[in-house]
Amino acid sequence: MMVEHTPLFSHLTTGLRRTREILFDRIARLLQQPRVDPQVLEELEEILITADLGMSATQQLLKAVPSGITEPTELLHLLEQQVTSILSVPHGNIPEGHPHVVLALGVNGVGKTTTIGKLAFRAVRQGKRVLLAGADTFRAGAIEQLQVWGRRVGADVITHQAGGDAAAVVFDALQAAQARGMDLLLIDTAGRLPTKKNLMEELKKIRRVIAQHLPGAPHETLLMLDATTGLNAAAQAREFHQAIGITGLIITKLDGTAKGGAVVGIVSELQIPVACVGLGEGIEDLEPFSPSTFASALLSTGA
Ligand SMILES: Nc1nc2c(ncn2[C@@H]2O[C@H](COP(=O)(O)OP(=O)(O)OP(=O)(O)O)[C@@H](O)[C@H]2O)c(=O)[nH]1
Ligand SMILES: [Mg+2]
Repeated sequence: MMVEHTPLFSHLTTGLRRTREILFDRIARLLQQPRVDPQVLEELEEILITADLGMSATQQLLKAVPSGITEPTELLHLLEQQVTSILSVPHGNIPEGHPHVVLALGVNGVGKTTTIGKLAFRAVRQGKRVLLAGADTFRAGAIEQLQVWGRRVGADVITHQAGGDAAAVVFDALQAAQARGMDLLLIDTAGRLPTKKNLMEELKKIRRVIAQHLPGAPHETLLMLDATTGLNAAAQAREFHQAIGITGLIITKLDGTAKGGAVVGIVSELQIPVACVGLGEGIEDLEPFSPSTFASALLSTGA
């Protein structure tokens, strides 16, 4: 098995520690089998399902195993390749924009505001001029939380008072971003369930305001999903995608869960690419997503 030693690989393997704990022993045991037989394949199926990959991704992976395969290490290598291929959903063309506008959404508590802080930190470190829009005027404390992040990373925050109109905040933030020549505008929105019709209407209104003000924007609409919810996250995502149109996923809290395998199931079901993964609460705990690195961090036995 190919083992990479890039910083991303170490960060991912550390972040995926709990997922690997449930996979590692079982996969290592699989590798000790003298040859691949139906029983080994049955055990593999069980391992994948226990690791939250879900039925459809698991079946897809098993179907890709050629009947002539005999070596367990070969089986694992093939599996890693297939997981990489499932995760490699094309990103499509992310349009250019100045400011580049990113709209972040998701259900309550998945990590939207934290991830925006981390994204802002990365961009500021790359020398970009970043503005934050505090369009969560709904939850008490949300505005202050984003302002704390703004101070930490050195980015201004445009917002209104609590209870104000979220779309009006976004309008002001767009104007400010243009007037100040910002490179990136990150928009934080209130957490919402996709089943709440009025809250989804608010999101659509935000999108309309952005598109009217800046044709082509938002350039990215990122849905944040909490990995600890496993495959249920895929159901949420489907509804958000239907209502709003999602261009990329950010899967958070991979560090705290044994359900890291759900990333494979989610991507396989939704066919939406993962932009980044969240690996902790710290400012640097966000990594751009690489399908091959993720697959090897998930499946590597360290051999
Ligand atoms: N372990 C871990 N915790 C995270 C990660 N991302 C966010 N969190 C934590 O999750 C909690 C919720 O994060 P927020 O950023 O406030 O989530 P939100 O989606 O903005 O929440 P609402 O605005 O209330 O919907 C906080 O305690 C974060 O520190 C992550 O990748 N790993
Ligand atoms: Mg928030």
